[in-house]
Amino acid sequence: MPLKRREFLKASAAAAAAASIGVNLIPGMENKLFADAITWHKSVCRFCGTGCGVMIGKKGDKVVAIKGDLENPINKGHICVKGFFLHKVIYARTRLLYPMIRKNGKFVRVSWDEALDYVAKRFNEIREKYGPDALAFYGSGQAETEETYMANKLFKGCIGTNNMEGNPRLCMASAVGGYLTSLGLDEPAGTYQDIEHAELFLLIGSNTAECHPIIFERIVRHKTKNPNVKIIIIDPRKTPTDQVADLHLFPKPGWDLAVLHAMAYVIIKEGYADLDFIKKHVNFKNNEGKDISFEEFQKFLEDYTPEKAEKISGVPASEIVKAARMFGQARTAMSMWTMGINQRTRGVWANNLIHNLHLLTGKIGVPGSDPFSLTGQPNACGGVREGGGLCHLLPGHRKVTNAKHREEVARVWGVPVSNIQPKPGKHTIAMFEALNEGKIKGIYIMCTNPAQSLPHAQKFWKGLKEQFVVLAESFYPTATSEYADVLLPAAFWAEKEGVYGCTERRSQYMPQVLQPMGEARWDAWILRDLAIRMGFKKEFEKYKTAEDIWNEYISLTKGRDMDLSGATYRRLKKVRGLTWPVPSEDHPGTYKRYVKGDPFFDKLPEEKKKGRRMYFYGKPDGKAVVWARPAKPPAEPTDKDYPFALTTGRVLEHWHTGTMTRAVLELERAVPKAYVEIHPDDAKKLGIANKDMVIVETRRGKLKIEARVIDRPEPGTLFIPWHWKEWLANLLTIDAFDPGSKEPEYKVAAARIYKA
Ligand SMILES: Nc1nc2c(c(=O)[nH]1)N[C@H]1C(S)=C(S)[C@@H](COP(=O)(O)OP(=O)(O)OC[C@H]3O[C@@H](n4cnc5c(=O)[nH]c(N)nc54)[C@H](O)[C@@H]3O)O[C@H]1N2
Ligand SMILES: Nc1nc2c(c(=O)[nH]1)N[C@H]1C(S)=C(S)[C@@H](COP(=O)(O)OP(=O)(O)OC[C@H]3O[C@@H](n4cnc5c(=O)[nH]c(N)nc54)[C@H](O)[C@@H]3O)O[C@H]1N2
Ligand code: SF4
Ligand SMILES: [Mo]
Repeated sequence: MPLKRREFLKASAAAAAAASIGVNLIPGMENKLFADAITWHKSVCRFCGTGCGVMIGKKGDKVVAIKGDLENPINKGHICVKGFFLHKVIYARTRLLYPMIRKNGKFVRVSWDEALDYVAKRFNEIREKYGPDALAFYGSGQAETEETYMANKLFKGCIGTNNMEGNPRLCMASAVGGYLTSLGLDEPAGTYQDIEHAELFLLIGSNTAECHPIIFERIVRHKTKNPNVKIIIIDPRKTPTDQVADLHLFPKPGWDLAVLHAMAYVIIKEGYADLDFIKKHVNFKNNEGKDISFEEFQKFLEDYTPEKAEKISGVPASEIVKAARMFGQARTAMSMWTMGINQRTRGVWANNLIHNLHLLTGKIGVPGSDPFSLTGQPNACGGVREGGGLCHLLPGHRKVTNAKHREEVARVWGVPVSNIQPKPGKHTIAMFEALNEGKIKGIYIMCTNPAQSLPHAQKFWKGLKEQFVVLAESFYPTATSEYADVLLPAAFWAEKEGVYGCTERRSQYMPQVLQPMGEARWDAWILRDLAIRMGFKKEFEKYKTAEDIWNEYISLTKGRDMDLSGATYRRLKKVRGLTWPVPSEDHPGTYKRYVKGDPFFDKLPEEKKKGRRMYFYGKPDGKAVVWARPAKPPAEPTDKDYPFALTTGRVLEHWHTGTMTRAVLELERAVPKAYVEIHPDDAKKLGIANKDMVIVETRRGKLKIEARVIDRPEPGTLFIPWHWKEWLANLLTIDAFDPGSKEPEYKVAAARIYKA
């Protein structure tokens, strides 16, 4: 009864979000729960960027139960279905248990010594023959901070290449670009505490109910208690998030920049702008970065009156006006957005325009008001954005292009500063293109599954097939293992300790409660051993514990905007995480940045802060920027041959490429296969009935898939969830990317659909 279960989950908005407070036991354990001692261990869910606290129930040498952590301030005991089944993922039959090397086309089990010696030898040969830039690392926002730190040191500091990337490029890069250009520094100013103070929520390009269920649940609970709280959604599709919406605007995929401009136009025209805040805290800039006046900005917005925006986006002008008034009139407002905004060729600009609304109305820096980007993965913020796991970054929000930053990092790493190259390496798409071209000849892939998750995936299989691919994975087989030359079994969640940093700047500690399955080993130790075998003994031998790595990392954050130097393991083991900046061991962590109470604001000289309630200290004059960005369309607009806009995304029960959630029977049964959502009007025109097999085709590929005729996407829009390698949505997506953030446009491709 697969669908029944899903219907049950969807029965109410809150139930769709939370599997409720309860304990999930391995079947057969129910009656034994209280009879025999179960020990409970405080940890963090390994799935989404919400960062829920979980309690791991252990009996003997097995994890037998999971429950939400009642004391965790994020989720107060609630967890969603994915968290609820985490312990079952550990025991999946598909765990990768031994190192394997491909010999004559077949994987053969080998010892760790043989596997690592082989990788070290091949990597060194490539490095000697073709130089360090013929090697690359591709990591993950699901890796722990300690793991990414080790990879960063090995690749950027020792091998000497900045070809080090991770899947947050596919996910958060546009949000980073937005924060940097609008507010001056990466990551949100506010925290989840703002939710309970907000009067209005603007959820744009975010299916919060399915993708950040516990954040959604907090919003729903707050709205239920306070009926004056309003929710606006901007999304080309109805989703379970809609169940609590007061207003839903449906732009055509890729065309919503005009809607945001039109909202700004109405906000200013109708007097909702906070002129005093603007005067003290805001600069206006045109698209080239030149200063313009407020009047010139208003002039720019004349091109985006609600009527003009209606023509561009398809959203009725009257609804844009309504949304703008709701935003303007609310005392406080929080915007939340995810991939509907970031995964766009104008993702950074779309981010800027959301920040614009908050800066124009002064709805920032007070409880309940914040432009608050939702992070996808559990440690994209912690390990990759803060830890510097991309090709232009170094740990502690540092940049490879900055000589002082290189020196600071090289000193702590104990490597010559000349090892760290001053130029950014190849961003993700360029990296996989370089594999195709044979310019990169060896790659180490950790905790990610690019053969399935890259846009226009089939284009990149060539390079994966031809070059030397080392894959550190916890499961087998995966789409990427088909192309790997060496498989290294990685210890999974609960089999290793480490830190995750979630959406709200909160770093949380996870303990090791289990011995790894089979011969699996911690990713950080695999990297350490590989480094030593490659000849970097002096640099890596010194790390004896996870805490050694963490301590070195937080020493590098001292004095940086994301100061974590006070977040020692000793402290993190006791508390439910700390929100940075946390500059000393007695500092409680920071609720809001750029305002009183933020240690960096507090220590600014008085004359700088005079008459101001915020100081954006990442900008030279402490002022944030309202950007006049043109409302450019997507890379591949629809046309007569490909009349549909195809968008891809997620469902509640599954995680990305499905390697974990599809291994849990309950989750797999709930949504057992992919489908394409099509509006009933479109289906009727094309003679497509519910459950018919159809072909969805773009300029890059074709996919045979079941139709789901449903009033969810607007007419003209199609939606495919991308969790299944058997129905690979990424055969269809486009690898065009944002020129600023280099994040691909997964959310819009021109498509046609017909009966199979
Ligand atoms: N259940 C579940 N939860 C997850 C994940 C998961 O795999 N499964 N993954 C996590 C990760 S890494 C991420 S990044 C997040 C993603 O979280 P979300 O971004 O919320 O999820 P998506 O389904 O990718 O896309 C969200 C919405 O963007 C809309 N959209 C498409 N095009 C446009 C557009 O042009 N404009 C606007 N305004 N909206 C548009 C889609 O209709 C869709 O409803 O979820 C995290 N949480
Ligand atoms: N069409 C389409 N494609 C998309 C997106 C979309 O919206 N539409 N979204 C993009 C986004 S936002 C993201 S974040 C990416 C995600 O894309 P991926 O990162 O490729 O997807 P995951 O399935 O999360 O891959 C994580 C892998 O790590 C393995 N793993 C789990 N735990 C461990 C561990 O402890 N150690 C190691 N070494 N391995 C482990 C898992 O088995 C899995 O194979 O996909 C992108 N691709
Ligand atoms: S909301 Fe996210 S972090 Fe919380 S239990 Fe669900 S998947 Fe885990
Ligand atoms: Mo993501």
